[in-house]
Amino acid sequence: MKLSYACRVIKLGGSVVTVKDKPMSVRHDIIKYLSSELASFLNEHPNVRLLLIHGGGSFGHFSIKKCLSSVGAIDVKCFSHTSYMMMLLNTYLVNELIEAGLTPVSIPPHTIFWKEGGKLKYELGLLKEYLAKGFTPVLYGDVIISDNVFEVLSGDTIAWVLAKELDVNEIVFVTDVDGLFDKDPKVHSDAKFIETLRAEELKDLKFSTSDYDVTGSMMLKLTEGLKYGVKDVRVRIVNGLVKGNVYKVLVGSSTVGTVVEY
Ligand code: IP8
Repeated sequence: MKLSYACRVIKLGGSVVTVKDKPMSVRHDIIKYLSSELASFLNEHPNVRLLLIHGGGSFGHFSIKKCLSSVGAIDVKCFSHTSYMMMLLNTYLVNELIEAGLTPVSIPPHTIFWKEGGKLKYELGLLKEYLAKGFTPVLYGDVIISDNVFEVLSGDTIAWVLAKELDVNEIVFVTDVDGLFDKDPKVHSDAKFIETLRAEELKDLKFSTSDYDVTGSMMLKLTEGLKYGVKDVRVRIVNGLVKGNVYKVLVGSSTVGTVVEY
């Protein structure tokens, strides 16, 4: 469904909104400046809507790791605790967004996404309604019902699904790295920065997976777009730990981050 106004999907990575290896640690300072950058952009572009999604960081991922190591699976207790942890993290972000002057509304993904017969299902009617009324919906990586079990739904997957279903042609992945490199920059000091790339060229790059993150790596994040068959989508990957970067990307500056064309 094509929206009658321009809309951008922004995924704030868990490593940007939290310190990933320190349980329940919110990066308040970063959330604060990101919120004011989003607010500045929206004030200057009142006809554009933003759809925000954040990752699990040291709230969701930590909770899931704990269940997997003690129970070996996501059971009802783990689901309940993880969804609570994600809502908690969500409140910190929503609070800052309100303080910055935005009109966010939280949409817990476990209430609109589920899996049936292994297939991801969703009900996006209300989300579209909130967008149309001028809200900034805020979603996040969450736990969902998957037939007879429970599983994690990554915020990255939500970003792709929303971009495809709402015909959005720009997704901004706000991460803790400057963009794409030909090798994992956290492992190789000689990794070369890539300014632009076509999605078909992704397979030529090599990334390691982080063992802390239960939903995968940068590569998974980007190749998922191919799986969902998105077309004419521009993905921007930007370092949110640098003040000003997200605003620059939103106003179309090509001086920061990597662009991947799908
Ligand atoms: O950080 C994962 O979301 P992501 C959410 O976007 C949970 O992959 C509950 C671990």
